[in-house]
Amino acid sequence: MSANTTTSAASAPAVTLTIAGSEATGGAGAQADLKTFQELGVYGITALTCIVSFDPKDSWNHRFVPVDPQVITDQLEAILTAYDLDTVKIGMLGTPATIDVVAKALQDHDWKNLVLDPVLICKGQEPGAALDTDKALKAQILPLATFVTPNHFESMSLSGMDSIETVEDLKEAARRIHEASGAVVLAKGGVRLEGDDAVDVFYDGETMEVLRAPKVGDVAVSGAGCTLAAAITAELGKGATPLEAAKTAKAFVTEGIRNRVSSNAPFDALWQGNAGQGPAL
Ligand code: PXL
Repeated sequence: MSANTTTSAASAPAVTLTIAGSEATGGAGAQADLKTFQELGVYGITALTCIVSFDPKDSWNHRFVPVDPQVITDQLEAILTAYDLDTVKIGMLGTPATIDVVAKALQDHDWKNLVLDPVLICKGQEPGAALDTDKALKAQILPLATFVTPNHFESMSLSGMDSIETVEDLKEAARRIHEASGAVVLAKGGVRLEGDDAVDVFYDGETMEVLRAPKVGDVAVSGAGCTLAAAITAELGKGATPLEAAKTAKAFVTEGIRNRVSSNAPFDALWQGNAGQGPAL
C-alpha cells in the first residue's frame, strides 16, 4: 500500500463499537448506529446480537432471532483483538444467554465509555422471556455502564416509579437511576410528556440539566433512541464531555427526525443523512 492510501495516525478516526441487533428495514438497531457513527466521523464496528424482522402480516410485530452466543463471542474476540477500543454502545441484547456472553466480554476489558441504551422490550416478545431478559440486563450490564439512555418506559422500569408525567418526575427518575447505577443518565421524555418540547433530563450526580427541542410531530419515529445513544457514543469517542455529547446527540436526533423517511410501514424512520442541511437548530 502506498503512503498516499494509508490513513496516517494523525488523521485516524476515533473507533467505536456497537453491540446491537439488526433491524431489517434499516431504521433502528445496528443499521441506525452505523449510519450515525459514519455521519459523525467515527469508524464504526458492529457485533450483531440478533436479527429482528418486523412482520407486516402481524401488525408489524417483531420476529426475533438471537445470534448463537458462541458467534457473539467470536465477533467480540475478532473486534477486541483487532482494535484497542475504549468506547462501546450496547443496544438490543434480547436474551439472558446473550447478556451472559456480552457481560463476560465487557468485564474482561477496560472501557472509558460504555453507553447503554437499555432496550427492555421487543414488541411481540413473549412477556416471560422479556422479564428474564430485563432482570439480567439490570443485574449484569447496567452496573458496567458509564452512560445510560432510558426512554420513558425504561425510566419507569429502572427507577421503580409507577408513572412519569412531568419534567420533575423525569428528574426524579434520572436521580434514582444514577444512584442505582453510578452512570451518567439521559432520561428521555420524547413525545410522551405533554407540552410543545421534547424534553430529556441529563444527570451526572452533580449537574441536572433539562435539554429541550421543539417536538417534531407527536408520533415516535423509528430509530430515534438508537441514534441518540449512538451519537452520544460517537461524541464521547471523539473526546466530548458527557453533557456536550448529550447536547450534540439531541440536536442530531432532532434534525434526523425532521429528515425522516416514510415507507409502507406504519411508522417513519429517522434519517441520519443530510445532517447540517436543514434549518438551523
Ligand atoms: O429501537 C429499539 C430497537 C433496537 N434494536 C433493534 C430493534 C429495535 C426496535 O425495533 O429492532 C434490533
